[in-house]
Amino acid sequence: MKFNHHMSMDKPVCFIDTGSDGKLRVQQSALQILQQIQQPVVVVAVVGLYRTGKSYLMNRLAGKQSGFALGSTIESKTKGIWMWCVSHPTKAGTTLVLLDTEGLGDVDKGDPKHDTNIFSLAVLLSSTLVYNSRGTIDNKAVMDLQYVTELSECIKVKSSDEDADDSSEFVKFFPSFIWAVRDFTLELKIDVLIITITTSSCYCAELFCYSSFLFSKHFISVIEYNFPRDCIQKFFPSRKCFTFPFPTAPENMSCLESLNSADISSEFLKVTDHFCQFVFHDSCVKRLKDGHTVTGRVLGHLAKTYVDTISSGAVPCLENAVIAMATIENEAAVKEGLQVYQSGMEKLKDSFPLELKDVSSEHQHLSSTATQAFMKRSFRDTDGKNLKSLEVGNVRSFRMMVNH
Ligand SMILES: Nc1nc2c(ncn2[C@@H]2O[C@H](COP(=O)(O)OP(=O)(O)O)[C@@H](O)[C@H]2O)c(=O)[nH]1
Ligand SMILES: [Mg+2]
Repeated sequence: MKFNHHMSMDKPVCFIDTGSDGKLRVQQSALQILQQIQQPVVVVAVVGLYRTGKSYLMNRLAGKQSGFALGSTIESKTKGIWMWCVSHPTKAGTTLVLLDTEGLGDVDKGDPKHDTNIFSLAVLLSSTLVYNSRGTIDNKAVMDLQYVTELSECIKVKSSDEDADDSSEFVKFFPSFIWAVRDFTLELKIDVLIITITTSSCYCAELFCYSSFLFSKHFISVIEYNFPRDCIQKFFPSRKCFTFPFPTAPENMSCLESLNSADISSEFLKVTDHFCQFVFHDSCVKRLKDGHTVTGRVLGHLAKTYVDTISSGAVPCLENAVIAMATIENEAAVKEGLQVYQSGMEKLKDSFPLELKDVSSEHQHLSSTATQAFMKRSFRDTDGKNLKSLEVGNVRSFRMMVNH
């Protein structure tokens, strides 16, 4: 697939799946696509049970009728995580990366930790996490969010204090959270969640999770009952809820992809449009823990780092990821700087013979251009080690040339 940084992929590709050894792996072809994206990325990931309309909703975000495969059988079509990079519809110079995950709770998955891993990766890689469920937000829907409660064991913020629970810091680095409720019919139950309506529309609300509910009959389960709510509240910096009505008549539901908008409920289209506008407007560019902007290229490295960590049985760590990204980017920045210097010097050769002072002055000039190229890409080169190595490289190239 041909792709460059200002072009959109015409269809999604598999990003992360399970290899024959049963371990998660990142697809090389997806990495190659990301490698070419120098723009900052806004990453929107969707999670939730299978067959709840996740892929359909992601296609709407891509502005397309079809793309991510919709599941027509009980087994989810999407294995692992699929990726679709499109140019951001409203933020110029930004790429929108849509991540569609396989349905949680699917049968026959083998590894019991599989769903948790997919959920963690969606949290780690996205700047906006969409949790999709069908029906009402009842206790079951909240309990299906068990994956949220497991996050404190699945993600570390700091590399030190291996055993310490640092989930109190999640909120600073986690994606914003949107709960998409599909086929919504009943009123939200007040004993489950308190929803504060902050907009004039009735289908978009601020999610405020109620955590002091007392489960009178089964007192023992109070903590268990409140736990997922507490976690949503505690981990995610912003929480929104969208309630979608039925999209169309039941007999049309399975061919939603091929329906004309005239056959889709106008209310559904309105909510969908509102949802998309909200995501486009409110989703931030993905950042690393230290605030460094994630480009497509860095997102690829980030995915590889997290997937390798999970596959090795270790817990992914936000701080370690910053260090890993800085190492990769700084090495690449040195190479880029050297390239600038060397190609400039090559050009200078055409005008040889030159006086040494002219060559020296060109060396000065190219060195500073090379440094600028380096600085553009490098980050966290705190001790200046990488910049030094660029300078040493430039001088070496210079000497080689003068001696010839
Ligand atoms: N009832 C209902 N069906 C939907 C909705 N959105 C999509 N579908 C249909 O549900 C099936 C599964 O959709 P899909 O997006 O593949 O679900 P996923 O497994 O969560 O990704 C498809 O036949 C869709 O046409 C919705 O809002 N309500
Ligand atoms: Mg799907």
